[in-house]
Amino acid sequence: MTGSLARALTAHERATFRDAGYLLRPGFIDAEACARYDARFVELANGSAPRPEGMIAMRDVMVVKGAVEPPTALHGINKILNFETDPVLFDYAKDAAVLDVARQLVDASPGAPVYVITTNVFNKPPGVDGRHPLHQDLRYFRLRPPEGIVASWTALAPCTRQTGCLAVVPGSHLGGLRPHGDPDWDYVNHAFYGVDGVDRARRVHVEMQPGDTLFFHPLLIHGSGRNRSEGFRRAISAHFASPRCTTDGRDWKTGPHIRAVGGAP
Ligand SMILES: O=C(O)CCC(=O)C(=O)O
Repeated sequence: MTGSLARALTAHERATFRDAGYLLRPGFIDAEACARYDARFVELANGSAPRPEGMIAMRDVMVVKGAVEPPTALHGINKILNFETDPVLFDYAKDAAVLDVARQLVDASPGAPVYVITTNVFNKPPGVDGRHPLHQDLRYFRLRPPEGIVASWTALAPCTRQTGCLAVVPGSHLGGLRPHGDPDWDYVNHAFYGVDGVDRARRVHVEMQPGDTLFFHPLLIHGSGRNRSEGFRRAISAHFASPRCTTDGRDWKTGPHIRAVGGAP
């Protein structure tokens, strides 16, 4: 269950997404569901529950390199990815309200399935650098067109300037895919590439409370800062693709981490 009933996006919401490349829906996922996802993440990350096949828990680079001694296992994990085999976390990607918005934003027909192509819980522990450079998610996808793909990202803990909320560059999705490289930082997490030369003055910091959900275009330039608080910053996220997306001739819909969701039974 979610705190939001499925409904058609308003003309204003559609225009916001078209022009800015993102749409914020406050209070979109209810507190009970957020608490369930959060608790499940904690038991998977700290090892008190076995991780389902295919799920990866990524350790923070400062922990891997011995620059920081994490006080608990949870302090050492920056994300888990591939939760499509986890029945608790995958409820997020099947959530009717999330799917309803995702389907409208990728222009999939009502009742058609959409495809979950990536799933992550992003954990930003205190005590590590943990920044996510400004990037475009399309850098990581072979599917096209970009308009057939959308991300949903739901806060599970307060995401503020202090804890390292997302920062986005409004309208940057209209400029195409930019070259990405390795940031010039001492500690960069695995495969966290960044776009050079972004005008940082154009960033907008999107502060969010648990349940608030940001939908964004895969070309939107976005990233996140360091967690300067004592607590964790955490979010659950999925990317959805329209059935009309294609990739260099292969049948992407049967990929090991891909799941069709939300089609009429
Ligand atoms: O959670 C974060 O800090 C970054 C998330 C992100 O970059 C993404 O969802 O693509």
